[in-house]
Amino acid sequence: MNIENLGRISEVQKNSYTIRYMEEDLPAKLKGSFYEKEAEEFPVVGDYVTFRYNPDGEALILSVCERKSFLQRPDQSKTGVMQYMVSNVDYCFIVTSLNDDYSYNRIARYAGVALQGGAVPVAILTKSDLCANVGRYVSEVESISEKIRVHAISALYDIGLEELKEYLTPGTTICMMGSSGAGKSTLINALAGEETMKTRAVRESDSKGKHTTTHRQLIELANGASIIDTPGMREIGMAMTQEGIDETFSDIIELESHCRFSDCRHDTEPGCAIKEAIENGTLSEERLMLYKNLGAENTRNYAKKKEISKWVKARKNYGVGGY
Ligand SMILES: Nc1nc2c(ncn2[C@@H]2O[C@H](COP(=O)(O)OP(=O)(O)OP(=O)(O)O)[C@@H](O)[C@H]2O)c(=O)[nH]1
Ligand SMILES: [Mg+2]
Repeated sequence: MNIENLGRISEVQKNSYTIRYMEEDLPAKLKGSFYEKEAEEFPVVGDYVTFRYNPDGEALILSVCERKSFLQRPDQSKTGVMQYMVSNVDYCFIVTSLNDDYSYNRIARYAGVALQGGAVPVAILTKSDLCANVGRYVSEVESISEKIRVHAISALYDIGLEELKEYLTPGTTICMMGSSGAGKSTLINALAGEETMKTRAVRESDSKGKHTTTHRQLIELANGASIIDTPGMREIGMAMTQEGIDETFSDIIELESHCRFSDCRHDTEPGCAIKEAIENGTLSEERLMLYKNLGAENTRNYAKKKEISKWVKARKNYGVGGY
């Protein structure tokens, strides 16, 4: 059979892929020509792909369709090399539990990554049943960016889940991101109404999870929405994310445009709109620092990435191995 079909990547493990096609999961492998391509052209979970069906074994992935969104981050060894995570995501659920896991800074980072990749950031504050001052956290997260939506929920006690139904429309894709133990898989099970994903208790001493989910996986719900579960991430670095950072802090960008000097450093210059906003309380110093720090980290990692890709290219040109 030489007919090309259209399916969606639901799982990636080393060199083996799974394609979701007509409510079935088909094992698949890549057409050889992929191995001459750049890393970002390899399929990721969420990609729509054309493939050739094989009734006796693995289907053959022929091409990746154009992505409408693409979430990426620098790899954790801090070499500035990008890791391509998921694609075609409408909403990025930034899952944070309302205990030791909560971090204002981390939510802002995820928001930058989501916006950069073309997805809407939605902060999901889980385990609200364990928290006495949920409202304070909700307003703090709302203050990170006007682009972020915020919901406080408890998957165990069915609190706030009703609010999430608005995201679960047919054809919509949601990606869960956050630390291990934050409750990503538990939330998926609650939304799916069945135990689709394995979950496991966190360590009591520090509320940290045990990396129960080990790979990215796309799950189709009965109503036609899709959810991607991901393994917990320890941290999320910034690289090639400047536009996403600027979008997260779009009010600061807007204020900067009102400074008297276009190259204002918001230091001692007269007519500085940023300083004025801090003085009159419309902008917090903490938030301005976060914006500057994320931008600086992004620039550092970007410079490193450029250096490394130059080196990889040089090696390729001299015919020294691939990567
Ligand atoms: N009290 C309370 N516990 C919850 C809630 N949601 C999840 N948990 C618990 O938190 C623990 C971790 O949940 P998981 O869903 O496995 O966490 P995860 O984010 O998928 O973790 P990884 O797969 O390791 O990334 C489990 O023991 C859950 O029962 C909640 O709303 N309230
Ligand atoms: Mg999990």
